[in-house]
Amino acid sequence: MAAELETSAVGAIQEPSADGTEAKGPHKLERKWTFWFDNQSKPKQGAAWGSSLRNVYTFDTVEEFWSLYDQVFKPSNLPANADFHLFKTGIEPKWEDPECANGGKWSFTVSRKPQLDTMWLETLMALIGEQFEEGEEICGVVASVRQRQDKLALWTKTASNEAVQTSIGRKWKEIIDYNDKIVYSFHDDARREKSNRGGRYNV
Ligand code: MGP
Repeated sequence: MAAELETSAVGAIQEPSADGTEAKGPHKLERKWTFWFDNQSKPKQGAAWGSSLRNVYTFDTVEEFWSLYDQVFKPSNLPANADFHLFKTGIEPKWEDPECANGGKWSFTVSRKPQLDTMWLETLMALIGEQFEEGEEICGVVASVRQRQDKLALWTKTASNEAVQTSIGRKWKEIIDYNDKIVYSFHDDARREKSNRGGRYNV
């Protein structure tokens, strides 16, 4: 799929050919996606969580995706304590969003920056290319740059459905070619600071 998206984007940006045939127009995605940015690198004192979270750009073509990715949305461009998000348009990357409220996230830490860029891009392409069978269950993905270790998290809707979450987790690992354990935590546990914040499922 990654290759298909790349090929189709390259096809789309080609100039009209010498025989006068038009280059194909923009390649529409199945749905709209929104990039978000949260810069907590210079937190204002007393600012509530989310006060620096910004909805940056909504797109629905392969061409827009590539120009946004190339010019802006690479995690290696982020300062420490900042996040990029790609979420389905209409879903906010917050526990409070009704689509996320009963959800959770698969996540893991990443120790090397180039690895974070690569796995982020592979995930973005899988999402916009609708590569997950349970795509309706997915809210979006978050790349977090931190002082010590960076993080990648895939947010989904129905935390209680272990079978669906496990299937998504396995597929995600395949897509990003990741062999270590990843952990699924419920937003509800994080919100209530329950002892099992650490995770309920793993694959
Ligand atoms: P986190 O980023 O999910 O946890 O939340 P992590 O990865 O352990 O920590 P980090 O500091 O490396 O980012 C960290 C804290 O941010 C939580 O304990 C909450 O106080 C707040 N927070 C995070 N999220 C995603 C939300 C949210 O969606 N809503 C609200 N209200 N607070 C949040």
